[in-house]
Formats: sequence, structure tokens, C-alpha cells
Amino acid sequence: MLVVSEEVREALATGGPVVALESTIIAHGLPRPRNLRVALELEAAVREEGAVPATIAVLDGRPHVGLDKEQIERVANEDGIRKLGHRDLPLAVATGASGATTVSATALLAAQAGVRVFATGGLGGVHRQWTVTQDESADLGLLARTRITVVCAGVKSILDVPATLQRLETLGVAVAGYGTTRFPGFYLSDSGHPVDWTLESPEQVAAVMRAQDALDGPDTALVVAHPVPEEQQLDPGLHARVLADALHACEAEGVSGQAVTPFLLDHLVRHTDGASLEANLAAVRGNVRLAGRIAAAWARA
Ligand code: PSU
Ligand code: MN
Repeated sequence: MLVVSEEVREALATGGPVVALESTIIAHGLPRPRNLRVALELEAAVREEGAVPATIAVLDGRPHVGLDKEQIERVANEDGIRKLGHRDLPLAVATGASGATTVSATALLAAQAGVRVFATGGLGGVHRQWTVTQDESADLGLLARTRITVVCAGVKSILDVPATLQRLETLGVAVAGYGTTRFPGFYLSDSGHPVDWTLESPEQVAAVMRAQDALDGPDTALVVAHPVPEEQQLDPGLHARVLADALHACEAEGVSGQAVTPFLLDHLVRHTDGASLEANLAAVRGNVRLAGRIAAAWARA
């Protein structure tokens, strides 16, 4: 069922390092035409760290692990590219649809292909207003059932961060700060919440992955929370003001379901003069590079 690119297949067959990359950030998380440049740049960054990038998406009903340049262009520019969580995969396959995969769908397909390391910007999680909307990203449930290492800048700051951290604990998903004792805040280096564990090197992350396998507990993820460098973060005061606006606009316009996260991210980009976009990109770039180093350490292990 999976279409694994030749390059990714060869790397996996020889135990070489591979990093899975999601495509929702390209299709629905970043504005055009910047999104295409970013997608290609992220792949190049993975290669510079000595690993093979595997961008994941569904094209014409076929789930792809590893895209060529034309396929990445389709994800970035094609109108009607859907946003696919893992529950949407069978629907997209059976109807021949094309869509970008969220963290949940990407992690599922990556794990099925045998890719253990995955990089993204910020995870989905529990939305503010959860008591009214019950909106919790499917990312969390999938990470509770999938043995994959996700390098991210924490969870998106548009969310209820402490509630999301609590859900990760309840679901049994391991969380460690990378080089920090603070849980990162996506656009911000520090979400204001601590983490219980700190890892300091790619080798140490690989050792945790080996320990997960050796202990053979439930198939859960390892979240490596890697902060955006402080000098590249969004100004915290601006972040607080614009986010409050964005949340009001979302409610006033009655945005719901899958549209909430793209709406909020887009609102932040437009009302910070693109500063949130730069912080988002700085975070993703750093995550992709770290994921490349972790994949290399894992391949050597
Ligand atoms: N990280 C980013 N930008 C994004 C996302 C992550 O920097 O757009 C995407 C991921 O695909 C994540 C999704 O899985 O947002 C969460 O969407 P929702 O809240 O609807 O589950
Ligand atoms: Mn949601």
C-alpha cells in the first residue's frame, strides 16, 4: 500500500539514517510561495546532517514515504490538497484523494515504513476552550500508540499547553527537553512550563530509543522538545497580544474542526508582520537538523 521512494527504501534496507517530515505544515501551515522553498530547504537540511529526508503525503490515493521535487511541488501548490489526520487515510486512499499529512498521519505512515525519527514544528494538542469544543488534536492519541521519536518545538502555543502536557503524561508519551529544563513554546523558547527530563546529545536520545525497545513497554512515542533559539523567538509580548486577538477572531468567525489550527497560525502570521512565520521556520529548521543528527546516532547504535 505504501509507496516508499527508492532513496528511502535503500537507506532503510542498509540501516541508514532517515528522517520523516510531515506535509501539513507545507500545504496548510505556511503561506505560498514560501512554503515550497521551505519544504525543499528542510529536505536539504536533513541531507546536510547526513540523513535521508522522507516527506510524507498522499497523492491520488497513494500514501508516499519520500517525495521527489515534482511531488513536493504538488503538495505546496495544488489547490484542493486536503489536510489528512490518520483517520482520513482510508478515506483518501479509497477515493483517490490527495492530501498533506498531519503529525498523526505522518507518524503512522513513517512507523509503517520503518522510519523511527520524525521532525515537525509544533505538535497538536488540547485547544483552549476544550471544555466547550472538546477539540484535542488526534496527534496525541496516535503518539500514544506509535513507537516513533518526534523532534518538535513543543506543542503549538495556540493550545492549552499545560492541559496538553497533562494529556501526554496520562497517555504515557515520554517527553524530554533537548538541552533545556523548560518545555518549549513553539514560537517561544519557553512555554512557561518545566519538563521532567533533559537530554543533551543525539547519542543520549538514541540511548533512550534503545531503552524503549529493550523495555518493550507499550508502543508509545518519544517527544524530543527542542526550543527555538531565544534570539529567533517571537517577541513574547507581541505573541500574547496577537494570540488573544486570533482566539477571539476564531470564535467570532465560528471556525471549527480541522480549520482551527491553520486559521490561528495564519492570523498570527498576518498580524505580526510575518514575525511569527520567521520564528516558526527557525523552530522547524532547528528541529529538522536535530532529527538528522538523532537519526544518524540511531543508525550508528
Ligand atoms: N507544526 C507547524 N505547523 C503546522 C503543524 C505543525 O509548525 O501546521 C500541523 C501538524 O501537521 C499538526 C497539525 O499535526 O498542525 C495539528 O492540527 P490539528 O490541531 O487540527 O490536529
Ligand atoms: Mn482539532
